[in-house]
Amino acid sequence: VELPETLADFERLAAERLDAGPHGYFAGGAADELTMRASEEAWRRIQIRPRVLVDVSERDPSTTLLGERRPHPLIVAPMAFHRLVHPEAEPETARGAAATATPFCLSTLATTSPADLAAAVPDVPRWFQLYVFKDRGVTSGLVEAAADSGFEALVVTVDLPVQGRRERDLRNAFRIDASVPSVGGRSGLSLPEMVEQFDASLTWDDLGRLADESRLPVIVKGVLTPEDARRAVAAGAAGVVVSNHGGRQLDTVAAGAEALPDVAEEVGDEVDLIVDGGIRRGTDVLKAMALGARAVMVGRPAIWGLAVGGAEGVRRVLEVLLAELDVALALTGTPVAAELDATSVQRPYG
Ligand code: FNR
Ligand code: LAC
Repeated sequence: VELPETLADFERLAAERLDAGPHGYFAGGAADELTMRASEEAWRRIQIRPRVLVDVSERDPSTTLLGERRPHPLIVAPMAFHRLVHPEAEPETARGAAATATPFCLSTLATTSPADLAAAVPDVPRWFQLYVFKDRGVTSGLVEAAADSGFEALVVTVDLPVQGRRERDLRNAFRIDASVPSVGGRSGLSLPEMVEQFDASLTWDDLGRLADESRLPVIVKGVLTPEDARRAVAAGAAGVVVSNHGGRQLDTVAAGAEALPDVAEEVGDEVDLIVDGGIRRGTDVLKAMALGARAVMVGRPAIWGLAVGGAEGVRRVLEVLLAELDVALALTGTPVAAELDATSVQRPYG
């Protein structure tokens, strides 16, 4: 297959390939989708302040995450139900990630168990995303399975005590069979019924206990304010993902690009900051790092890659972003990504 050259082209092709139901689930957001669209636009609006006559003959996109050097700042975001897009599901996506040394974050709602993912793609750096269940036995079983299967971090998602209003799914009457192998013994559940099993009474105290008991470093995903980032640090988090869940939860909250600077000012020196939402260009990645992120999560584009070209499609999506980042680092006059700071960007004039 001829693979596209931009993430936008992947998005268009995927829209042609997928049926309306699954496409609406993956492409859609909450309510009027204002936050979803704003999340992309916010990166685009930020201007780069390029510096010239800097030696950019060698570029270094590497970063440090959880105390380890990583070759670049991309991570595949946790997303549910890859099997709706490709018969090989999460292992196929993970193979594309592995080809570019990109950490792959497996969702609690993955259609592959942590053990099966590890067995299928042993060389992929992997993190496990946790939704906390009312049934604490289910939760601890997931955490154990992830640690036993070589997952390196626990990404605890805290912005989904209930599900946002996904109006495309309502209009399409799209019903997902949400019975997933990670959460055994619960077959035939729809997604809303599965989300009912999540513990909507979870608080910072619970998070603190989880971090205390966890064998793996805990990263809190779904924080948009410096107050909450401070609480995450106090609870023992090793990282925070500044995220609005791809605009799928509460419409009209801030874009990641807008929330990141204040969070970075509050806790940027204390924990690893990651940002996601609307990352579609290498310049977006550069801007995220300039505003204080050590890494970015890439969501929907990975799914479009999977839909269009399986593992090779995912790989191409990530390679395009890295190629764009390389050019951006050179032309910004900041060849070492880890040295980017806020002087590389500005709010637009006028
Ligand atoms: C998600 N996201 C998500 N997050 C999470 O913590 N657990 C999950 O199971 C899911 N599932 C999920 C499904 C689908 C279809 C999408 C699009 C997103 C949110 C995801 O991790 C990430 O925060 C956003 O997707 C990032 O925004 P972009 O890159 O998609 O714009
Ligand atoms: C979603 C959930 C499952 O965004 O995270 O669809």
